[in-house]
Amino acid sequence: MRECPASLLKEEGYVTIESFQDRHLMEDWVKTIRFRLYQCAQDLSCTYQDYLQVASRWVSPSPVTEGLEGLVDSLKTFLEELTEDVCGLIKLNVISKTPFSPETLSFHQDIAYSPESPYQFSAWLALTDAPLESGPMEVIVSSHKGSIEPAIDFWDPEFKDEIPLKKEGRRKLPVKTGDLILFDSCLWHGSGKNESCHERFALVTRWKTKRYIPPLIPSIEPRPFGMWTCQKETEKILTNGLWALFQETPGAYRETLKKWETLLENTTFPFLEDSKKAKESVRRVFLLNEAHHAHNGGDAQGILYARLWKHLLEPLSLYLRQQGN
Ligand SMILES: O=C(O)CCC(=O)C(=O)O
Ligand SMILES: [Fe+2]
Repeated sequence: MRECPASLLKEEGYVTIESFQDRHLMEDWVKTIRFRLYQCAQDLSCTYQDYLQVASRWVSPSPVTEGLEGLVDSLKTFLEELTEDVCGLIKLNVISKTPFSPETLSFHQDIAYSPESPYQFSAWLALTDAPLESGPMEVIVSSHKGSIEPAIDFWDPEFKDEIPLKKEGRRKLPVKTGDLILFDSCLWHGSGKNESCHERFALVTRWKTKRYIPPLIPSIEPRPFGMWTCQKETEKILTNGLWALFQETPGAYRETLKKWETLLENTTFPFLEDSKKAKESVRRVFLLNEAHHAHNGGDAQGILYARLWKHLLEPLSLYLRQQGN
């Protein structure tokens, strides 16, 4: 006998509902999203490929997610039947994992990242097929029953994901277009690398019921260079560098990034191993910053700042320290 979705969600921390939405409707939405992504790339005067290298998540309100709220009504009805409670939508995003930005997403518990506005569960709706080779969602079955650990900062350049070694019960969840995965915000989950040549998109909504009482959530402890600190640190290091090396006074963040991009094109820096890589990393962080301001876009995998750290910020800050700055 098949267990009902509500008890599976409770027992295993997740449940998959096959063919929740019509495949053709999802395909139409993906066409629209792709068209909008081309427009976003045009806004930033870059290519579609460039744009998808830097942005892999768009949070509503965003030109990418516009109108997708329409899909939420049927979801709400379904969730209210399943939870036997009124369900409120907390957040809506589109998440991509494409050949241009195919990286692994480390295991994490969503709830640890939102102590201020915790949600109860997520609804991950497949807008495209997400077969095994596309890096589908991966969960650690029933791990929502354990404690909530402090948010892991997987943007830290030195971060290594040890969760898969520590926890048993990993399960990959390949799905088809229109399938829905519901998962508890305390469940450990992540996703592997997209090894396919296809783009995978999902509409991910966050929910809580009226009766929801959030558990105790550990407070966030930012790493010196990570998810919560990287922009400030980057600005600090790049500004110090401009002053120490060129006596240039600081401007706004985007101008500082642009200046470094130009400098890396035209100047040789003895402390850099590969100035091409350093320049490319600055360019991508610049585009990410633009995508954030223009489209509420973000880096879902947390790789762009880590690369900038390795290619430029770490050697630059070391050099500045050696020079007594
Ligand atoms: O889409 C993915 O690869 C994982 C997304 C995720 O972690 C989430 O939606 O909470
Ligand atoms: Fe997540």
